[in-house]
Amino acid sequence: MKVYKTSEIRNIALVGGAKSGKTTLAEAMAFNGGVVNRRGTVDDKNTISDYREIEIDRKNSVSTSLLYSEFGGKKINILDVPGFADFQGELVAAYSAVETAVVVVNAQNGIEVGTEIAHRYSQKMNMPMIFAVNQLDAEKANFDETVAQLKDFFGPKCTVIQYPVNQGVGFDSVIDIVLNKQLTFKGDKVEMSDIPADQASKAEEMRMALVEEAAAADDELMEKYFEDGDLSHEDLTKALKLALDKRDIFPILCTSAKENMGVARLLEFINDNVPAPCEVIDKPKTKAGKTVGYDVANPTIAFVFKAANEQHLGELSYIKIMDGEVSEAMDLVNSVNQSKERLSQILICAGKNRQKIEKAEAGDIICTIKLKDVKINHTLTTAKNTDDVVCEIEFPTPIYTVAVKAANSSDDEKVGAALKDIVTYDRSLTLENSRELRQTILGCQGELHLNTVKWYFENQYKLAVNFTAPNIPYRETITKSAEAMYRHKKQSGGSGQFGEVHMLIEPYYDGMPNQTKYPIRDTQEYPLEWGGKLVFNNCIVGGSIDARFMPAILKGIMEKMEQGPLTGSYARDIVVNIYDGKMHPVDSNETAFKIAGRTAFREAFKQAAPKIKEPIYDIAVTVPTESQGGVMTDLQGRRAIVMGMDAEGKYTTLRAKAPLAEMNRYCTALSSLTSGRGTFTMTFSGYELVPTDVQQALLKAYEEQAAEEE
Ligand SMILES: Nc1nc2c(ncn2[C@@H]2O[C@H](COP(=O)(O)OP(=O)(O)O)[C@@H](O)[C@H]2O)c(=O)[nH]1
Ligand SMILES: [Mg+2]
Repeated sequence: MKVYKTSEIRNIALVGGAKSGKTTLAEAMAFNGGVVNRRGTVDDKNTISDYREIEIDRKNSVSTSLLYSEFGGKKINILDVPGFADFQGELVAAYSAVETAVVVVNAQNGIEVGTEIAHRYSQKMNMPMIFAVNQLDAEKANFDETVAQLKDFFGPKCTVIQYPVNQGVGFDSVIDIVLNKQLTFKGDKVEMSDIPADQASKAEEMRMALVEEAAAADDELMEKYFEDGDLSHEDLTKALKLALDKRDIFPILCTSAKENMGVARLLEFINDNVPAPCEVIDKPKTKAGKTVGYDVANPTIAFVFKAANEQHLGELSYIKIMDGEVSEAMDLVNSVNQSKERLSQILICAGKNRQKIEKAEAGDIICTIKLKDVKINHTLTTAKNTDDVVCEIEFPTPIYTVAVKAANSSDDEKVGAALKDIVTYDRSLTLENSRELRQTILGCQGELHLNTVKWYFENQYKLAVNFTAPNIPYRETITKSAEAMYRHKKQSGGSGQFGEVHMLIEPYYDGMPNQTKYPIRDTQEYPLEWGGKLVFNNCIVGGSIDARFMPAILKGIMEKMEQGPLTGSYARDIVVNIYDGKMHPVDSNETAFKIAGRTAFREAFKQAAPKIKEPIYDIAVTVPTESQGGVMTDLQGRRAIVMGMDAEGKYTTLRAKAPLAEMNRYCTALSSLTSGRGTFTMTFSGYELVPTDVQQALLKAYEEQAAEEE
């Protein structure tokens, strides 16, 4: 393969709704570029893009595939991105490596969840967009309705470049406004003819509207347009290219990926209008704020946007060359961890087919194997510029968490290693070993996402694993003051143990004056690791307990704070005043006072109207306005308090405070309430007392569990 120059490279991501035809389109694009000589289909499970075992099993994409097409002297790198909302981490990563999104829309369904997600991230990441209205050969294809929806949802920037003449069964022709021709598809060939008389006035009207819209992208072109009342084909292309890059226009084209209709023209349109990496307005930046150059003459900056572990090959790293060039056997430094790396091989990928090349220039996307210590979001550079670290991909935070445990404890280690492996290659998953909950918590993007993890355990790792709802990190506190004393006395043969502690405990709140009915001799304030405070006051008079035993008493109290008396959860926000006690000249020691402190504290705690506090989250739920009522009712059923709402376009965002305990699997509920269109975020807000009935239920559950464990 020839070495493509930066100006000859185009990078696109195929995004949009699940089952809209992205993988089929990727296959057709590769076919039109001569990269494969026959088109596989998703239904026959033989595409080059959906080649992973899980994808063949499920007949849909799970992970982004890298493909390319060589067309019109250019190399078009194609990232085929899975369309389900749960895989939006793949989309974000793909967007970090391309200059334009091609959003595939199923003409039978119009806008779908995946279309909206693609649009949302395009907006967020300033990504130019082209719409490919696909499946125009299908019986229920409705181009006009689809376009109306696109304009309705995404605004007037959505601009028709092609429209079908005869959509549905028998579809074979489109009118192309830019070429000013009718295209008729015959087999894999295209015939171009003049626009027929019955379409002429409609086409001309649309062309003039397009010219005017595109010309607005550039002052000079606008002037030309004003003078001549039209733009030449060259000028129109120039204007379109600018408008696309500036996100002033989102062109709409027509395809039937399955029948390979409109695909060659789409590739041509991409060649003509999509910016080369070096032409793009909004280039990636390094953490130091430097814009990458996409210049082959610069030192190398190569960004790892994806990694995978594949059978027979080991670890694959997918790399976007942001500056300079890479060549086989080149030495680079990982500028994140300074590991020295050698590019033993440079591979280009047509999905599952990989081919070795010797060199690739800035702007290209390649793949390599067997790097030593390189992960997603790392940057490889020539040793001279190890300060250059490309800004990291911001993966979506999890919206669904589960506790993971090996079904057989003998598999604990294997399950732990597998989990670590899985989250290394999918950064929209998170993993936490929670000391507090005594559980391993996996965070994911939804039920489907979790199902892929389950699939890996079952089919790849062959390990039996249980997934359960995570425990809730409750807190315990007190609501009134109480006093208690405890005498720990033990006489066992020789030396005994003796310690007696009297304490007064009081609820703590921020800004409270530190005074109590006993004179305070010494006070210590301990901010607790798990939030809240413990104030420890030494109010001993007359030396009834030596100061040297105070740390032991505190230690005993801390033990109970860590495993609260009610449910074993962390306790918080308590003032402890040690005001009296007794010592024995021989038998008093630290252990005795620790036990006395701990037990007195437990007794006092129980009398101090103890309460359980639960974590409350700020929830922002964005839903289509028509489903707002149902979503609100559901939230109220979850003990949520709605704080307000804002409408934007067709969507309403509800803001609420809700207890974490009620939000388990919320993503699934929301999805069914909104046909998959609702999204939400959750951020920790604080702790609040649980209602009495909830407290009763929790106490009962804890007692039962404790009885079981005994
Ligand atoms: N009729 C028709 N079916 C299509 C077309 N493109 C894809 N399909 C079918 O739609 C289904 C989903 O296709 P796929 O490429 O996997 O969609 P993806 O999820 O967007 O990658 C498959 O059954 C395809 O055969 C098309 O242009 N016309
Ligand atoms: Mg797919």
